[in-house]
Amino acid sequence: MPKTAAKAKPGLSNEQILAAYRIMVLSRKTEDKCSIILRQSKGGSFQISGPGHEAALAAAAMVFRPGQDWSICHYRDLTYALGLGVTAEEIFTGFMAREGDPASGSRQMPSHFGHKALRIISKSSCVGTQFLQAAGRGTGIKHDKADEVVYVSAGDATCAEGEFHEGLNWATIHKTPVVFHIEDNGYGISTHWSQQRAQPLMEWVSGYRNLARFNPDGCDLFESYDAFKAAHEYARSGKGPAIVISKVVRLWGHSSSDNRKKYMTDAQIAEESKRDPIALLRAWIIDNGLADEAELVALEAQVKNEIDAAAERAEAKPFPAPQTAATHVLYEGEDNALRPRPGVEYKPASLGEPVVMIDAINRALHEEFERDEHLVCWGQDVQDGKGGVFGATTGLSTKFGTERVFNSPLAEATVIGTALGYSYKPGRKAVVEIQFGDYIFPAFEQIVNEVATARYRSNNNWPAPMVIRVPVGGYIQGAMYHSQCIEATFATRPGMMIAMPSNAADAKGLLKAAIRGQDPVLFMECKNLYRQERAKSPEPDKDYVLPFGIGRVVREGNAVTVVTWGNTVNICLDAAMELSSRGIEIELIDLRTILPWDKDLVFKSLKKTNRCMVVHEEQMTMGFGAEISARIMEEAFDLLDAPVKRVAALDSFCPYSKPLENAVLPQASWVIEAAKKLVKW
Ligand SMILES: Cc1ncc(C[n+]2csc(CCOP(=O)(O)OP(=O)(O)O)c2C)c(N)n1
Repeated sequence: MPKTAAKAKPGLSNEQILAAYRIMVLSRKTEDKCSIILRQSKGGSFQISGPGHEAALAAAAMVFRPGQDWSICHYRDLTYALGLGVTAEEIFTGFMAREGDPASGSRQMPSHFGHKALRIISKSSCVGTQFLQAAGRGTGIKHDKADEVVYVSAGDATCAEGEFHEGLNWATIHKTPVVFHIEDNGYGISTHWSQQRAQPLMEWVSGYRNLARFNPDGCDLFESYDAFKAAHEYARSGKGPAIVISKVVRLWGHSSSDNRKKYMTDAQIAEESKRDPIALLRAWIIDNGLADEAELVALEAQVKNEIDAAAERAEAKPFPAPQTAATHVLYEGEDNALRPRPGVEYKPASLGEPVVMIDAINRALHEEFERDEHLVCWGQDVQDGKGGVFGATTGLSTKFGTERVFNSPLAEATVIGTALGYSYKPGRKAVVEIQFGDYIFPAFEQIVNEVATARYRSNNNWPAPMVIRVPVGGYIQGAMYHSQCIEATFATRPGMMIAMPSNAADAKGLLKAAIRGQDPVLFMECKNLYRQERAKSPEPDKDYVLPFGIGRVVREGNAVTVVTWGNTVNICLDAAMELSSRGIEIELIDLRTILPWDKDLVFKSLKKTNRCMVVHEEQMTMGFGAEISARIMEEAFDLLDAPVKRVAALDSFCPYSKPLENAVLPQASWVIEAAKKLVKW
């Protein structure tokens, strides 16, 4: 065994060193046991493991404080998780996909660590998203003025994801207490690091001001411990984040589906084996007289017995009941401002002067920020003097301070990822702005794979209700990139609620429900309606909260039920007046929210009209009208005297020139023609 004593400067007691060795052995033997269980087909189908990373992770676990500091872990962080206090039985429970897995309730693959009591935040499978969430959690810690630090880890290839740099950017701008841990084993599955970036990681991150950088030999417990201790202290001091780039080896394949021999030579594999951190520490312990061979053999045997017993206990647990497969997609409690209570009629207690929609939104934000000191807002240009490109956030930063309301970098994934990290703490909520719906797509992954899945993937342990306000829609000569409607694109994914109000009063009440509610919300604001006279309404009082899923009958009729929302409400109203003059009375329903949508109200109306038309601004193909139409066919076919008709934008992009725009977006004349045909059916 190589002697490492000369190199190491422990700074740790003998007990601590032996405890670290024990955790590393526990981790390795847990992996060994998992490999056996996998071959025995006892419930799991996949293994991704961390042999070679143990020393760096055991060192980190000695520094971070369980239940006080926060962690978002790489899938190779078993040693770290065990070191913080996750038990081997809990690991096996998840590995065999049994009931009681604290990470995800066996909803995610193994090694997606999560533990509420230990503050290990649920991690999705998407590599790179965690950096922004950690940076945002760091912002939360600063707001709370708490003595807490965030640990966030990933492999080195993951640093090629833009979110790595976005996370560092945010953390260094705001000097948030985050320790980034990069476990540099030189490979991303089979791709060598030289195909990921042109220079070593330490050089690559050298341009960030306020960032403390450490580059220990991650196979050496002592070097790693010194690095994490210094990084943790630096982050706690308020000077900024730190990064620890641990040089480690990946002693096994990327996962149970990978064979290193496909892309590494036998010589390379043998060379890496020489750096096995457990063998190195074991030799050091013996060389330095902390324990002899016989004592270590006894310790290892004891760990193995513990593991076998833990695995047996886990195996005895039942699999999760199939009836629970779709629970915790959304909040299931009664106390949710987003959900209507049976029998309650939602009306403002009093009404003020008429306001335009943008002012109603602005007032809702002011009132809610007054009411809850833990609300925060960021986005591009949201801070005063600008107060948002449309003015929705005007006055907020002046009134509530730039600690709570401030400009974000021009990076949409940053806006959402950091907001999610902030909102992971119960009682903390970010109400952020994406400047235009057309530019929400850099944040698509953070929204659909992270925000929307948080509750489900953690089995209800890490919900993160937050609000994303986003101006959408056309009719303003906004052309292709300032006109898009995006509600159906997002409605294909569960885990969020979606609003799209058509007037000021609804916007105010719905936004308040979104802010006070328990689920993440995409709040879509038609910018065409922001200052439109027709979208004005008397302003509801500050306690008016309008839950989602309650449609509004805008106009009663008996000939055709017309279902719509957002910009097309007024277009349908124009059509309704024209049709009325020809003796056709349509019943116009404004859904207000599309997730959930008020099916009961639509079906009730259909009982009267027996004909239905859905009108929306988004394109026809796979627009939300397709969903409504399909539901009606499936559940209310016997109410229909004619097929459900859809009126929607052409399957095109929205062009700039007015005659072209008019030819693409739904017009009142289209609704009139469709209604005339429907009544003749
Ligand atoms: C966004 C995303 N892209 C691709 C994948 C598939 N994938 C999972 S792990 C991985 C390699 C990651 O390599 P690295 O960051 O170096 O970590 P290591 O596995 O070496 O510890 C890839 C490509 C993923 N999970 N997420």
